[in-house]
Amino acid sequence: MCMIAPKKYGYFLSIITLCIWLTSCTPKGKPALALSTENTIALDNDDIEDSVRIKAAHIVPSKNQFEALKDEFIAFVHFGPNTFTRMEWGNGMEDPAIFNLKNLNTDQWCQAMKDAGMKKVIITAKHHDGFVLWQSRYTKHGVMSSPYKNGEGDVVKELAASCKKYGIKLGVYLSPADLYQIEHPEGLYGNLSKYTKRTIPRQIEGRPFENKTTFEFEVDDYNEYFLNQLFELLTEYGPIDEVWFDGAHPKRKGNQQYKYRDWKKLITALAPNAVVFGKEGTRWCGNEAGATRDTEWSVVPYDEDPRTMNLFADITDEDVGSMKKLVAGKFLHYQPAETNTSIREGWFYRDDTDQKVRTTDDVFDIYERSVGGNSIFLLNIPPNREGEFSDQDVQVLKETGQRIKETYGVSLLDGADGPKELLGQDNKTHLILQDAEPIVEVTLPKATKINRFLVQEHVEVYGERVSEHALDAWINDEWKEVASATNIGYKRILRFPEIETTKLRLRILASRYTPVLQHISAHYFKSRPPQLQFSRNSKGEVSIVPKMSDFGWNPNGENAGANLNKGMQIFYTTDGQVPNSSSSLFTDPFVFGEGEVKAVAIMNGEKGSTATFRFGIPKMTWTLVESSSAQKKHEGELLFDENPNTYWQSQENDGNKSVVIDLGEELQISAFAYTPPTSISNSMIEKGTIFSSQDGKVWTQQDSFTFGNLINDPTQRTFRFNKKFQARYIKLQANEIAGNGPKAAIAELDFY
Ligand code: FUL
Repeated sequence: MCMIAPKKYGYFLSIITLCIWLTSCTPKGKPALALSTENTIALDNDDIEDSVRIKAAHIVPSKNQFEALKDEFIAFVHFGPNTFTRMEWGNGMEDPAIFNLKNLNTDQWCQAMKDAGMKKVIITAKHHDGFVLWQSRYTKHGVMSSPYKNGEGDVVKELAASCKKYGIKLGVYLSPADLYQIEHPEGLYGNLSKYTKRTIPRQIEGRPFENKTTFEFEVDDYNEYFLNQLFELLTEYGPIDEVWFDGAHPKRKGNQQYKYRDWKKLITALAPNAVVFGKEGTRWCGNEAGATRDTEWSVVPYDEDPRTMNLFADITDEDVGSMKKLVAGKFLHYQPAETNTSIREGWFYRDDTDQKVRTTDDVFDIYERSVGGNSIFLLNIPPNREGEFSDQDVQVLKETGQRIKETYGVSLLDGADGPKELLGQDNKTHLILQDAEPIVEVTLPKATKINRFLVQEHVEVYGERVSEHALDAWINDEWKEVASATNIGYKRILRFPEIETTKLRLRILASRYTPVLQHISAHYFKSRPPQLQFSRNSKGEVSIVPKMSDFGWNPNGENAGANLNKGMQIFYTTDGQVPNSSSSLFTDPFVFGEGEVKAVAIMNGEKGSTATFRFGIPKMTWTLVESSSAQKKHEGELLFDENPNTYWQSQENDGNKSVVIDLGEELQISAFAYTPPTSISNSMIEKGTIFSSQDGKVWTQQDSFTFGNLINDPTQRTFRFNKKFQARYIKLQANEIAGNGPKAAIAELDFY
């Protein structure tokens, strides 16, 4: 029988011997642990791919990392002068009076977080502008110099009290970049001060600390300032569960270095439960858009030892921890990703009119992809100038929380026959799968509708091992694969079209070492047929897809409607009939000329609303004869490329502002549609004239048009001509621009 290598000899065992020894074990006899588990393991020169694989399978989260993973869905709060200046990045020169807060309702924030099912909140105690939201002893640039409570207010304190009341953990974002300290003549950032021995905290007369711990560090002025502020935040606001170090730097000065290892000593001593983001604790997922990787390993390679590293570079590659990556590293380290994004367009609140808020579909989709993709979901909700979360944000949080509860609050495997170790809710048991082809099978008490399956590895003790898995369901007396994915780690949510079944089977297809699962559950998400949208490409092919959210900030490229409604079918007609399940099934883009397409999504027998779109004359043969002028990258051809996101735009000093198009053949025209660009608002054509020509030389004025309210409502506008006409060439002359804008622009032109 194979034996587990005793802990202290584990790493001294020749790695080759270890591999031979392990491969000689029968699968049944393979132990669940071959090495002692660690948070970080060094790779040796004689490591081969197999030994790296075994080492990777023995890397486990630290206690704080595991707690952070279990929090799953957490809140970010960006609040400060930017909330009032409507800026994303302040400049550090703001007058603190700008932070003109009259009311603050941190209870309302916490209630909304609680409703969403969030477990922790991280507040920007200090963003890059250097303004502090708490009563720091070490600066006057903050809430103490603002009108809020006559300079006596403390936003962090109020939030800490609400967190306590609502049972939400608290974290602090303390920006290393500090524009106030950079810009102010007496600022400490990069002031080239000497590194000398300093005692933290620096005592300030009349402001004693209750916590009498002191530290000695050899640091410069800015590091001392930073450590003093960390000391305040970590000792005077209750337990702190996360410290967030942002890597962004609007500016730097004086080659300022950060003595992170000293910061870490202070954090470990004063906030032993705090996971540190942006350093060895948790890492950035690599984007701010809510995009997730299909394979998000938590074990990642480092060239240096992350336990002693001072500088951590962002990991932005698609592949973070494949075997190929791991063998190229020198240290393997457990470091889960935080998927951070904002519920609003931007990190700070601007307004309730133009700044869009993500839909519940969007947020719930990110939740399933991130938490169900082995990462932590950190969603920012920026409070408004009234010191509250705006209504729309609150509503989305509430609906998201309801969906999470309804979908994941109960397991449809309750009462099922299968491995008890995996079916319990308490997550205290686990199952070691020692078979060569590991399978977990469950029989449900009755036929059940299912469209989600959740599986967790026992990462706390055994690390992450599975690299490929699939789920089968018993349908029509045979096993049918309904979903598959790569790694599992802390949690994987599989989404698939609704099935009704009495038996499920999870197959582990590949793993780095003996797989050890902790939990499985099955769920049903009540999806609704989504709204649809149409598009036609430059080849004249029509596509019909669930409507994309029009949230314009940092698009993540995902179609939440399609993701959440797996198994939905789209039926369409082109003859004006209302579509139903006997109409044409949309599978691939189809070539379609001028006319109307109607479509409907049908989900599990439920029909959505019918969507209709009228396509104009196909544009494949159109050419641009001339444009009176064009901006670079906004040439005339873009007004008929079938892509409403690109546009023609004239130059500012163009007195003519017109375009001439050759339709390729003589056609009868009865109407036209103007689609304005939505990304700019200073070039929308409010008034214009249409001319036609058979030969491009002799022109006839056909009609003049006026479109109102374009700036507020930049949607496609249609104009019917008084009488139909024959034309091969069309000229559009812009006469007036909405809001007296300086240029003319056209995203798309259509003729009917
Ligand atoms: C970025 C910052 O520059 C943004 O302002 C924001 O705080 C975001 C979470 O991180 O790096």
